[in-house]
Amino acid sequence: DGSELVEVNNYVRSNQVDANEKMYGVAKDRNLIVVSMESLQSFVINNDMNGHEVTPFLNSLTQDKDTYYFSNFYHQTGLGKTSDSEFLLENSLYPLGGGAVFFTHSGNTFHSMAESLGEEGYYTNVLHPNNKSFWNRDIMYRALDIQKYYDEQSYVVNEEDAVNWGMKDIPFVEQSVDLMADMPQPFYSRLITLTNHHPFTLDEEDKLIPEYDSNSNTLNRYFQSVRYMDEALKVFFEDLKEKGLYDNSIIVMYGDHYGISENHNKAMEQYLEKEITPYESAKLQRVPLFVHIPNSGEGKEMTETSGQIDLRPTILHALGVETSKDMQLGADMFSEEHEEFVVFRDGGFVTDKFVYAGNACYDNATGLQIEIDSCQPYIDRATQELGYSDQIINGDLLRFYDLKTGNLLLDEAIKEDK
Ligand code: GP9
Ligand code: MN
Repeated sequence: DGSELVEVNNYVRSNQVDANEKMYGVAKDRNLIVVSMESLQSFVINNDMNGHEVTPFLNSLTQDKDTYYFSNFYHQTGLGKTSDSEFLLENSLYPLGGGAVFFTHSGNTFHSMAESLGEEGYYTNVLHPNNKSFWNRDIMYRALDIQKYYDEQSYVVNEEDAVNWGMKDIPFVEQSVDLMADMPQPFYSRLITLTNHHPFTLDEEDKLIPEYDSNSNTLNRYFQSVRYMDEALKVFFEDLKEKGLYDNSIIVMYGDHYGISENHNKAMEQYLEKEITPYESAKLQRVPLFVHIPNSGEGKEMTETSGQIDLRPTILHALGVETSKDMQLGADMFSEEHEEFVVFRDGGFVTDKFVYAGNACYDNATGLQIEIDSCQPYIDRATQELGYSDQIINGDLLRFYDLKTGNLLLDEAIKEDK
């Protein structure tokens, strides 16, 4: 009867944080380019594998004057994997605990980032060379107000351009930049890479470093496959510059979810040279996030604990788009008031002080297990927050929310109930 919405709304309003004054509008009127980096985890960044640099291009960005590199940024996906990360990004809500929300709730009303940017005059689109119905994207993208989906049919995929799941990342980014060069500006383009996907197989000529030497062939190939994706991202930046799209854009790149599951812990222990406790497993859910703003000059490493749910308000504020009326559960990562509290879909979480994983509480700095009392207040809040998100999705509550005014349409909710 709408009472749920009142409670959720109160929670969202009370957790709203102000934008960082210096960052608000820093990329106003620029194109927004978001890259979802398939299966990329943070442990490979600024790390090597038997003496080989795994991500030379991304490593250079961590030192770049125009890049904010977030080193304590976490994925928050569930069974919907890539599609869950897209959901988090577009809606600043949690995915569902059961199945993929892209399949189960594509008929809902949402107020996505694409919708907001569309209203600001942006041409909104996704580029991904796969079958359009994979993850139900063709249907869900309509609910998310994404104006155009450049699926595999928008690409020319020669035999030598495909491996593993489909089109290779290098020809993908090359053809994508060609497509982007013809788009009306400003545009919001979201690219989803594909090559670095389990089982991480490559053609010989794309193997730029050797395999690793553990008992897990998956992990062994992972480094090689990540190295290829890193090369593709380098090509992407070069092509954007060549086509004159670089200077007037903001480029946000994030890892979508883990690539190496807990089934490979033995091999991971060999590589990381430490035991993988539930605490370590939680910390391995970090994925890299780069916010690259050409010619801004103030880039640095950001150690703020944050997650994919925070992407939308962070990006919109950088573009100078207000989010104070948005029904969102994330917050601007650049804000002084951003809270260091990342909730995982399974109820685990990380704060700057604590990690809660496998029903145990750990000191975030030392990894030592501590009494559960320290975590308890956050355990309760994590449950509450996931619950509110689930209520919004399961009750399709955004039908009853007027984004323009921030008003709850309670009369309609009551009518609906009868
Ligand atoms: C498929 C790609 C991979 O189009 O996004 O999806 P995943 O299996 O990683 O969820
Ligand atoms: Mn994925």
